Amino acid sequence: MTGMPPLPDPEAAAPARRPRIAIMGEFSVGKSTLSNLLLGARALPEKVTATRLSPVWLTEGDGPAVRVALDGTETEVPLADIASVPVDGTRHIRLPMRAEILKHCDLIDLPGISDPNMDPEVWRRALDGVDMVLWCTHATQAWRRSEDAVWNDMPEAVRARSLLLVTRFDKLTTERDRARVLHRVATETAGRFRAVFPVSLTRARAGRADAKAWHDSGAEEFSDHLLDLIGELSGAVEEEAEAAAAAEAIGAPGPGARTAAGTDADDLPPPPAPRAAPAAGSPVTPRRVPPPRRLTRTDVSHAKHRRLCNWGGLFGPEPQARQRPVR
Ligand SMILES: Nc1nc2c(ncn2[C@@H]2O[C@H](COP(=O)(O)OP(=O)(O)OP(=O)(O)O)[C@@H](O)[C@H]2O)c(=O)[nH]1
Ligand SMILES: [Mg+2]
Repeated sequence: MTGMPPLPDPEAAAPARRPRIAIMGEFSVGKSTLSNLLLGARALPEKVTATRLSPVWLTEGDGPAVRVALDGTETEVPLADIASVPVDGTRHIRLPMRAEILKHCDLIDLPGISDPNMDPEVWRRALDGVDMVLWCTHATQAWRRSEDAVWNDMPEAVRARSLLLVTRFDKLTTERDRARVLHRVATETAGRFRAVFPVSLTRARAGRADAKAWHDSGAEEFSDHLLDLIGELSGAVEEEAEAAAAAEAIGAPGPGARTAAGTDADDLPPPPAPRAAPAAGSPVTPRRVPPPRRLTRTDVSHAKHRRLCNWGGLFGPEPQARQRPVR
């Protein structure tokens, strides 16, 4: 008698990967400023003019930055030189860092989508296996046709988990303009993002130590929502890894390998229904949407989720400063 195949070792079924969050949008909308804000460090160059930076895959760890070529060849790159790595022939630059957020997800900072000097394949191929997107749209030219066209091509499951940030919101100086832009963006993107948040990234950064400034920048609402999402995705990704390990142990076909953005997105629990479009003519005041419905998770991922949601001081002020602002 050959006996039963061994049961999967729960330790061995630890997550094979972290959720992957891509940061996308037109050039100079604040993608790298957002990445740096989330990391709590100026890891990536922020520039007024478009950068020619390859996709940067930020992951937890130590060690040098590495250029990963299209054929998989890896070459170390001095950190100061990442902006001069040739875009052609580069799949991405892997940049290991120690940052709280990278313990829970990988971040992929992408070049602008319609930079005439850059082949769209450069950012398209970096979308392989991405779980969700933080899309940045510039408040003064929000949601252009080029953005709409690219977003339409994203897998629906990825779209439904993704957040739209109306960045550089401080550039809109009147209440009327702010309401008008938000209303238009919410209407034109209705059902295609999980939620929309106006945010001033530069004010958020300046306000990291000040609860009121942090709140007023829009970063508080956005980052609270992001933490919930990361917790939700972590549980889903862990379950996916456990299912794959269990299937492998008994020789059954597991969930398909991830070959393109969201190709196995149907394996992840469906996201909740997106926010309804506002009634025509009514100003939109983006507010936090109710937390996603609870997902089926293992006890371990439940615990992880709770830990994530209790994360004080990840992006914003230290916990003691994180109280409702006094108006
Ligand atoms: N006023 C204001 N400026 C911002 C904001 N966010 C970013 N910026 C500025 O916008 C410029 C471009 O920011 P980046 O973060 O480099 O933009 P990016 O989208 O990464 O640009 P590319 O990678 O070149 O496509 C920088 O000068 C930032 O300081 C914001 O919320 N408000
Ligand atoms: Mg950038």
